[in-house]
Amino acid sequence: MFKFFKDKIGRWAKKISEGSEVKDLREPEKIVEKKEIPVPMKFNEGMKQFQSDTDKLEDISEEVEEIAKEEPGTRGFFEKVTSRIQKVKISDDDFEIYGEELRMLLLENNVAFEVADKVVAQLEGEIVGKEFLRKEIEAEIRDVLKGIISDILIEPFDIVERIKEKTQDQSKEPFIFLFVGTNGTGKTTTVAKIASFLTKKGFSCVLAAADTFRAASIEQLKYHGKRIDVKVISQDYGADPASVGFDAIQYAKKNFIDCVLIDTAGRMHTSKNLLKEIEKVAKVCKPDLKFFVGESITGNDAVEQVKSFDWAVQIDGIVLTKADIDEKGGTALSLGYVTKKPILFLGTGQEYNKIEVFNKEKFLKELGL
Ligand SMILES: Nc1nc2c(ncn2[C@@H]2O[C@H](COP(=O)(O)OP(=O)(O)OP(=O)(O)O)[C@@H](O)[C@H]2O)c(=O)[nH]1
Ligand SMILES: [Mg+2]
Repeated sequence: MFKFFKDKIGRWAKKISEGSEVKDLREPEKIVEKKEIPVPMKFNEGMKQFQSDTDKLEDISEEVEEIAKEEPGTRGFFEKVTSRIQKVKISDDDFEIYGEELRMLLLENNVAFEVADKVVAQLEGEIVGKEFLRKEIEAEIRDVLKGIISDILIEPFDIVERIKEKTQDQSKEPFIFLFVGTNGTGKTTTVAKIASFLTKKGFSCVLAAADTFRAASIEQLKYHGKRIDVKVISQDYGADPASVGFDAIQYAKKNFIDCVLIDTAGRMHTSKNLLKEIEKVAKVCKPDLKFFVGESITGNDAVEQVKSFDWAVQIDGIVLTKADIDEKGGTALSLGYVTKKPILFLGTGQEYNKIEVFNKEKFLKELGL
C-alpha cells in the first residue's frame, strides 16, 4: 500500500537537501584549503588536525567515527567530514522549484489541488529561510511534512465506545449505521465486513437491504448475511429504501439487537433526485453514524463525491476501500481535509476480515513519514 508516495517523498527531501544553498559553518580563517590536506592521511592525524581546526564547532565525534569506518577510497578525510557539517538554507528561489515539484508529487499521488496547495504553503512557511545541518535536512523536512499531514487527518473516534454508550443505556435503542456512496465503491462488502467486526466485538447485528434498485443487490447482501451469520431484513425490488431501513430498526428493537447496518444503492453524487432519496433514508432512520464509502484509488473524483454526500446527509466518517490496491495514499488526506471528518476504516481486501480500524500513526508510517 501507498508505496509510490513513500519512495517519492524520500527522494524529494533528499533532492532539496542536495540542491539548496550551501553555507560553510566554519569561520573563514579556519577553513582548511584543499591543497593543504595531506592525501592519503591516516585517520588519527586527520582527526587531530580536524579537531584543532573546528574546536568551536559542536561535537561531531559520532560522525567522525562513522567516517572512519568507511572504506579508504577516493574521498579525502576532510572532504568527508566537512560535507557532513555544512549548513543548508532553503531560499525562496529554491523553494519555488522544489515546492512546485512537491505539489506535482502530491497531485500525482491523488492529493487534491486544495490540499496540495495547503501542504506546500505550510511547508514553505516552516522551512524557507531556516538553516539546517545538511545531514539533518532530509529528516527535518520529513518531520515538518509529517506534522502538516498529521494535522490534516482528523483523529478517528472509537466506534465501539460510541455503540456501548448508546446500547448500554436502558432504553435498548439500537445503534444505527447508514452507508452511502457512489456505485461499486464497496458499500455492501463494507457493511458485511463491519457487521462481522462488530459481531466479534460482542455486538449483535441486523442488516437492512435498502438497495432495492440494483439487480441482485438483495441476494448479494443475503449471501453475505448467511456467511457471517447475521440476519438480513429486505423487501422487494423497487420498495422504498427508507421503509426497509425502518423495518430493520423495528426488528432490532423487538429482538434487542445492538446494531442496524443499512446498505444503500450506489448513486451518482451529481444526481439531485438520488441524493434527495438518501436524505429521506437518513431522515426516517435517524442513523447514529453515516459513513461515506469511497475508493482509495479514486483520487480527485472522490473529493467531489464526498462533498456531495456530506452536503446531502452530513456524514460522520469515511471508510476508504481498496487500500490494498492503492499505491498512492493521497485520497485519505484529501477526503479528511475537505470534510473535516475522520477516516474510520480502511478496506484492505475482499474477505470479511480485510478491514482495518484507521490508525493515523500507522498511515503516516505507510506514507514513509
Ligand atoms: N480489493 C478490494 N476489493 C474490494 C474491497 N471492498 C470491496 N471490494 C470489491 O469491490 C467490488 C464492489 O463491491 P460492492 O460491495 O458490491 O460495492 P457497492 O458499493 O455495494 O456496489 P453498488 O451496490 O453496485 O453500488 C466487489 O468486487 C468487492 O469484492 C477492498 O477493500 N479491497
Ligand atoms: Mg451494493
